[in-house]
Amino acid sequence: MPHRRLAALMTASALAAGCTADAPDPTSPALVPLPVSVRASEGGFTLDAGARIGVREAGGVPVAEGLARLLRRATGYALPVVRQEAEITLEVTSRPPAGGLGQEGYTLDVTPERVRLAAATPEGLFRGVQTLRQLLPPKVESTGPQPGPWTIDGVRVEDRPRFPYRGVMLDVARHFFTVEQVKRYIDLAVAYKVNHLHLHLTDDQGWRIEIKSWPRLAADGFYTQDDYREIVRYAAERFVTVVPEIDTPGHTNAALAAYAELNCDGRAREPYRGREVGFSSLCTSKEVTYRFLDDVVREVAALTPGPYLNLGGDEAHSTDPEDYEKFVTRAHQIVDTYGKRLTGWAEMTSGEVAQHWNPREPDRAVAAVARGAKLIMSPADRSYLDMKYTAGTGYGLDWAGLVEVGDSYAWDPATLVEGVTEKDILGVEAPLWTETLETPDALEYMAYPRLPGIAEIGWSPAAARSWEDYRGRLAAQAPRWQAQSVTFYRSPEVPWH
Ligand code: IFG
Repeated sequence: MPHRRLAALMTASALAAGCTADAPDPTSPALVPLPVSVRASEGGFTLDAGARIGVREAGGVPVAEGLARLLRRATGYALPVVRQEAEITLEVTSRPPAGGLGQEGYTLDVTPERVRLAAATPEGLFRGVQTLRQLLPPKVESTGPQPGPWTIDGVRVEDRPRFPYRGVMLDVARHFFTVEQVKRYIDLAVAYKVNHLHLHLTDDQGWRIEIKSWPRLAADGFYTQDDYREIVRYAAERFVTVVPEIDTPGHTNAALAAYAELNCDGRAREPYRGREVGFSSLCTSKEVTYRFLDDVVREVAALTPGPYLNLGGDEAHSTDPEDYEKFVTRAHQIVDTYGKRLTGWAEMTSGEVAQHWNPREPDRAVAAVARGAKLIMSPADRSYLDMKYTAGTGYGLDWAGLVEVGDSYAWDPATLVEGVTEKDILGVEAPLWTETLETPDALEYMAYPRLPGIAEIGWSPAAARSWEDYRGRLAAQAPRWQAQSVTFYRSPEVPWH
């Protein structure tokens, strides 16, 4: 169904659902993702040079310091952080309503006297800070001092996410991206309340993380274990959980080229820099394969504070199906040994979380649900950011179709696949595969403006979402991206200002 018709249906259903109280009205602020409730109130707040940022609870201090750094950079004001109420106050509280909005919920009150952000956790405060950023003029994103005034219209926001998992995936295997470039990708994504970074660390073309017990794996472009620790630290500071992926048993040519013994015929494979998939497989019948896997999982698990370890499992076209099942069973046991929860693409027939990606294989998502797994929804024809926007897009692939901004927005995870409903879904993720992408500009061009739409689908109430409303709010993001020198695609479907 063309997304415009679907969008019209969604609008109609939203209105029919009577969600007029919180339905965004054109005068309301252009927030992405759309909060649960936004009510304009009388009288705005002006941030002036003497303002302070107040936080009583120790847990809120790092978030307050982060907000202060951002506002100091754009305003040139001192904006000291003080351990008491102030013009801008951040509060960690168990008192309702903020205290009852869960791990990431928050309330935000803007009156002429003050701005008050409250949440049950520091993470909720951090999510609320992203909303506060979007209530301030776009120049707040500038990297150098800008003239005022710094006014915020009066508003009361109450908000919490629909799904707990809202991820971005970056393929650093087909083309490698440095720690700094990954940090930038995180920075841009957290503005839209993304809270997971899935790093696709290994594939046919490259192994990108140092494994001390198998030192020849990582070569020409990789993260040392300290580099990976730094990415994890930086992400955690922004309440983003890193999900490392070691793709197995397919997508393993880099390992098979580094170690001859990992091949069934004992011959090392040639390095591969092409774009084919499905031609490689670990030798599932050899014990050395499971020693290899145990060593790799042990080292990566020790570097990863998050609960998930992803072992891929996709496109294992060169692995015998029976051998594949035995491999997955042993792989799951190994991941359990090191205290992590196995996740993988929908082909991975074990593990607590499976990722739906191939629109031609919805049955795998249904099968995962049937065995009790939760789903991360990443349909390639909606959420794969490496899909071309149009036939004219210079970057990207088109095997799942052309995905314009509207196509990427006008779907819902709970109705996409027959047999998969809201309760089966952990969240959504926007993968960015890099066969054709070699620079940060290319990454940003493909991710913006589609990534914010996937983030909204993961955060905002389904009934309140409509393409007609969203496209206006999305257009208002452009000055913020320009202030950060973000390269983005000016889709003709979006009413850019
Ligand atoms: N499918 C492959 C990816 C990548 C992608 C490009 C998955 C799970 C096509 N597997 O998506 O490695 O090549 O769009």
